[in-house]
Amino acid sequence: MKDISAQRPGKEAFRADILRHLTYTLGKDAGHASDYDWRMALSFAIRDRIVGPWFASTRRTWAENRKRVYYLSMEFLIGRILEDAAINLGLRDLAAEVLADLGQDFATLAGEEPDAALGNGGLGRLAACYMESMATVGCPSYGYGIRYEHGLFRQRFEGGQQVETAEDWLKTRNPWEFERPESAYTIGFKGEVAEKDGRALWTPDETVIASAYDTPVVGWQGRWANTLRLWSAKPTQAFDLERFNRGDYAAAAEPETLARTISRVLYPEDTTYQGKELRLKQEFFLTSAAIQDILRRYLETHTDLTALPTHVAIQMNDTHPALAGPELIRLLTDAHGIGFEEAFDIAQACLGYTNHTLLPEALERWSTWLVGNILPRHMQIIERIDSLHRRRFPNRPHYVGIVKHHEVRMGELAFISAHRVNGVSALHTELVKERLFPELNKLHPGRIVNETNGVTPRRWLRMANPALSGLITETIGEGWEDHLDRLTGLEPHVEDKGFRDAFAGAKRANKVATANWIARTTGISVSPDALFDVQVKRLHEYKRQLLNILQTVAQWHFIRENPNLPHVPRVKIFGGKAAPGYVVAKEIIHLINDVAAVINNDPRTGDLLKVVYPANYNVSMAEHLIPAADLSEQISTAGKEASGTGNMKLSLNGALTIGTLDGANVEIREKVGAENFFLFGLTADEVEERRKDVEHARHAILANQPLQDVLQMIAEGRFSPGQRDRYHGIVDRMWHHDYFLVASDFGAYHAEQGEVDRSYREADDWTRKAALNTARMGFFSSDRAIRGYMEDIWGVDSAL
Ligand code: BZD
Repeated sequence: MKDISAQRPGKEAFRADILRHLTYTLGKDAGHASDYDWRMALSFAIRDRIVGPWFASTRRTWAENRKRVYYLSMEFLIGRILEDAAINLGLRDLAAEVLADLGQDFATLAGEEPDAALGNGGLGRLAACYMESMATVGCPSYGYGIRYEHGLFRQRFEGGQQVETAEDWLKTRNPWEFERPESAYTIGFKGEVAEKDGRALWTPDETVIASAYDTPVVGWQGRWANTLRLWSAKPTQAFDLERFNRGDYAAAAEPETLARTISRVLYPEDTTYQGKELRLKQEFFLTSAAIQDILRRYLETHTDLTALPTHVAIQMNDTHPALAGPELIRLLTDAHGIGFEEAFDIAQACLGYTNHTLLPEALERWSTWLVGNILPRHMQIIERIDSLHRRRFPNRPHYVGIVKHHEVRMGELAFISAHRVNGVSALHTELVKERLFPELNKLHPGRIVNETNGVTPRRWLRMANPALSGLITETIGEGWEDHLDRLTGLEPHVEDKGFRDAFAGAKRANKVATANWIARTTGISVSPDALFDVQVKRLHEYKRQLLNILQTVAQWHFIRENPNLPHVPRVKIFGGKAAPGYVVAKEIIHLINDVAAVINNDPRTGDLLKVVYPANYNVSMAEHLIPAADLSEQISTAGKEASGTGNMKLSLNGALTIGTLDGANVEIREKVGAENFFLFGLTADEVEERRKDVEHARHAILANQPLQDVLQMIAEGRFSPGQRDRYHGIVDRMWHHDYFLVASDFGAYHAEQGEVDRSYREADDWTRKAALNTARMGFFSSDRAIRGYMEDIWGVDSAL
């Protein structure tokens, strides 16, 4: 391993780099440069330092003829890049110093970078963590995605209700990307399939160009760098000058507009599936561009396509890129003359599929009519894959297959096209085997494997939490950032009161900063002495923000009824967006904001209870909130959250979890110790059992007086003065259609929150538990996860 301090520029050289970019790249003189100009100059100076490791990595991969991993994802939820890249290059403090000399503030400039929000939630953020870890562990790889012009919408609250506006991250220059006009592919849609010389000949009647933009991704200490290649859609037809000259301006621009639509916006639906034509086109656009690029690169140095799996691993991030199988088979057969079965076997040996959900409403299915219309050749190939599979496994039950009831099931397509299928936590993987693909699992034993998710400690601890990171380095030395298991070295220190005080001090400093930030952004004043209780994630019924806010109301009521008891002050912090079309989730947001308005203005409860919901939760907001959290809410209905990754970030930063036995919570609890985790609620099996009682909700409500009181208050319009019936829908669903078992888990949750209060009173003991959480979370580094994929799925060695 090379020491990057040798390559690190001196202060003078770095200062000269920034000033040179200010002058020659931005065309500004230091006396007149704006924050924007300084940020750009700084970003270019940092980017310059990535190029060296990036070229070196690429050259090594070519020279050593290494196997490459291609990570195909419709989403990469990156956030800001500047500080992350600076930290990985060891330039963060130097940059801050140089800027200070120039009269500029690093944090201010870095804070002005827009988030690259090319994703919805966990799935997209996981792809970003994995890109950073693949660079850190030296796994030669490319990420392939779409360069959406508009990322995830911005959220505002109006009268407590979510309002969405378009996000515009490319309005200003993106200093991290390199345009690659020479890397462009034609992507076809629709048209006819004929036969010529014994091969299928597809003649699309719509085409667009996929044009590449490359962003280098540098790993820890700049030891390795990979490429994130995002595709932008451009028209194939030249501008129609004749129409323009006739004065028909709109029509002249039409082909351009149509083509560009494909990479215009990120679909904001995260958990429900919608059979939209544009979405299918986006999925094929990404997939076809990626597969064409992969084959082009392979054929530059190889001739034998049957050896493709020795050199290429392709990972499908959920089913969104599941056309990778059919597209690869199409090119191998129609363009390269390989027989169908052999092409299928080659494709399968290259492909892996990661499943991220069991929710039936999230599983992609496309009507055979739509697929046949948009992708006629792929529809034929899908049917041939289906019949090949039937032929090879004649004993399978008749209902197992890809095409069923005139729909293409993308889960089955991805499963059958891949040599490995993985779940994202131990529990989830078992449920994928037992509930999602029981028959396919029997036919293909050993194909389903587990790769428990992880998060990158560089962004989520080192960068987001400098106070705690500093203490960790002081205590166990450097090197934990890429050997996160070393955090166990903190354990002996947890018994040292001095260490605990320092740990509590770091948390307290983060809470003070967050309290100030909350005051600035929401106008609500909160005390840093209160327990900071955080639930940040997408709004969804299964994640049960509703359970949290109902319990909050119960607690508020309890404090009012018992003013003389000693109560533990709490700040309930919510963050998250609802899909624009998800009416119930939006009602829950409205309710949280309405409850907040009442509670925050109640002089009888005052600082004992506050509810804050800052709008527009995103990666950057997560970086603010997570280090300040005392309590992490991971309260999904058991069996519904595939893994969760926010749960990992919070616990790593010394928050204690209150949670159900769902997703990776199970493994987190095992690692941190049951005594350092607040467990409640039904298990996945008990959930299934409880649903058999059609009156489970009514029984649970009638058995719990606090819950009855809460529902009564909401029904009476206590939180919606002037519109009593605003939440009748929510209350009615609680009684009659409580699919996610909020009522059944309420009692246990409410009681466990009492335990949380009792523990928090024992401040020093709480700190001991928090520190043990940090010390024992090393397993959840995305470096460990990536090494698992390399070994179990990709068959790739580290180049380092
Ligand atoms: O993936 C999430 C799961 O819900 C989490 O439990 C898990 O931790 C993460 C990472 O494995 N799934 C998503 O985030 N899914 C989506 O965002 C999504 C997006 C488009 C379409 C369907 C789902």
